[in-house]
Amino acid sequence: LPKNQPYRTAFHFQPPRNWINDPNGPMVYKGIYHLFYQYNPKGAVWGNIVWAHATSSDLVNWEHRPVAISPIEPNLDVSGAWSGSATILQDGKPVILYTGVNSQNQQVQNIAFPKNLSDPYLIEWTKPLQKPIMAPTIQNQINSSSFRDPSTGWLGPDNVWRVVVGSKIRRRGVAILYKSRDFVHWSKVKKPLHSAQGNGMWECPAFYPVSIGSRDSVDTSKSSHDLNVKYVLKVSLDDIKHDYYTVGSYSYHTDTYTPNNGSIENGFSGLRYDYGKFYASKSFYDGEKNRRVLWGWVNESSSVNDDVKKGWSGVMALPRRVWLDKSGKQLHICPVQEIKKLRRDPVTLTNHVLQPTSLIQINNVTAAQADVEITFDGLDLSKAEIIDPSWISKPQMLCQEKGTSVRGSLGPFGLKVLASKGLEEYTSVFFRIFKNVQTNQNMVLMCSDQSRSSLDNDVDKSNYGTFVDVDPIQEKLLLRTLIDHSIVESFAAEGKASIIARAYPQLAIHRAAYLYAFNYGSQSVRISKLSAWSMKRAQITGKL
Ligand code: DQQ
Repeated sequence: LPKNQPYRTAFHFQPPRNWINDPNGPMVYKGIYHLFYQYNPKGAVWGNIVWAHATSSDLVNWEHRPVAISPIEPNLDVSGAWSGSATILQDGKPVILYTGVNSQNQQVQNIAFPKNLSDPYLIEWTKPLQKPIMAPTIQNQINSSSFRDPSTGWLGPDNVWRVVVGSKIRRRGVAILYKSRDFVHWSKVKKPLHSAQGNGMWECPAFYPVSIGSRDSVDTSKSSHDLNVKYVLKVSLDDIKHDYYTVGSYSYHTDTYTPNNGSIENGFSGLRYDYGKFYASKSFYDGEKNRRVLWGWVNESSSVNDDVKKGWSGVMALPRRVWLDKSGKQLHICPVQEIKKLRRDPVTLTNHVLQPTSLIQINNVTAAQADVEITFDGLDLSKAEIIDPSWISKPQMLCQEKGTSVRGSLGPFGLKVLASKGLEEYTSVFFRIFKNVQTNQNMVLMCSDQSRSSLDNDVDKSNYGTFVDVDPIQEKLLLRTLIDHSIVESFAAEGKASIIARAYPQLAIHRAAYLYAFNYGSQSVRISKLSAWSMKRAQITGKL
């Protein structure tokens, strides 16, 4: 790698060099966490895809392991070992289902087993079956170039395993359902688990239960029929590269999934795991801590040329815990608590009123490698700007139009991170509060503004944004932003919304990066508490 590497991360997972994309087959086995991922051993662009592997005992510090699945079998995967998932079978044995591209360039689903179950690191994987377990045929009419990414299996009360595989039929996105009693012999169910017109290809579909009224998670490898759950269907939309989900109900008898409300048919205009750069995610049930943990891939916003020059591309977002909000309508998605182990030297500020048009510097923090939590209150909500109804469905455009420098009434207020001394560069994460006169309710907009993130004009500096379902009359506004050199990962209202963004500052690097809190609204806002921590580097060791 070239010497000068200001954009490599300190506590977000990445391999020493080269291209990565989707997280694959995450699981915990004998107390060890496993992360596999799509990896090009030969360069910083997509291609030659293998399953790389890393293990951890805490989801923070990682050890690289040898490549777990290599594309070598003509009938199975010679042209690529693409995405897939791990399932822990009832006897505790893990298996992997993954997509292989065979010698005829068809996408097929294959199965891999650990060679040595007494090895908690599961270093070696074998493919004893000489043929795929699911394949496109003339009879099943599956399109061989749109058939990929098998999900983790879930076991029904009837002791039958189910998985979904992503596909499309013309413009209709489809989650094809397969069933099996032994996890080796699979039959396709005629009716897909779900589909939606106009979505295009569904990549990396996922389907799992979430508990009602509890953060605890549900073991999908146990054949109980828990009634106190709802079900999440997630799909990664290939056309627009975002992970969308719906919450709904599911019947094991008919294998039908019914989204709560909102019509999935009109495309997934609704909920996203993250409103920034977060794609092809995968989650797993963590029996060690009785939670669901989610991994997602964060692509670069720089040019391919720059990726090749720096010798790498792609990072994993922090592992995040997922649970159902008490409303039952959406998820909370927050970094797993273990990340806090890296915090040191807290700096705090309490009860500080940010006057209109103010900027305060937060000192004594390593601002290029930090974790910041801030709670706002003291808002005079009678001063909220009336929202133009045409903006209600376009939060990202609203963040694009009303960036940091556009003054409002209640907001923008928030953080400027990865800022240069003279503010030539900064990325800002902020709120704006509106009033919707139709519903007589406040609307909280969260933005991540990259427009000034770098003096380099050869990077994508789009802004991201979403409305956050909080009522500022009832609740304080919470913002947490984790900064890691080229990553700005933000969470509002305990993970009711998140935005992960990339930034490539040329001045605001290492010790020349600064951190500020600001309020550019015409009304004051109070920081009831701000805590900022310098973050230690995670230990990422071993060789691929
Ligand atoms: N990436 C994999 C595919 C998947 C896509 C190939 C999603 O299996 O559909 O690297 O990013």
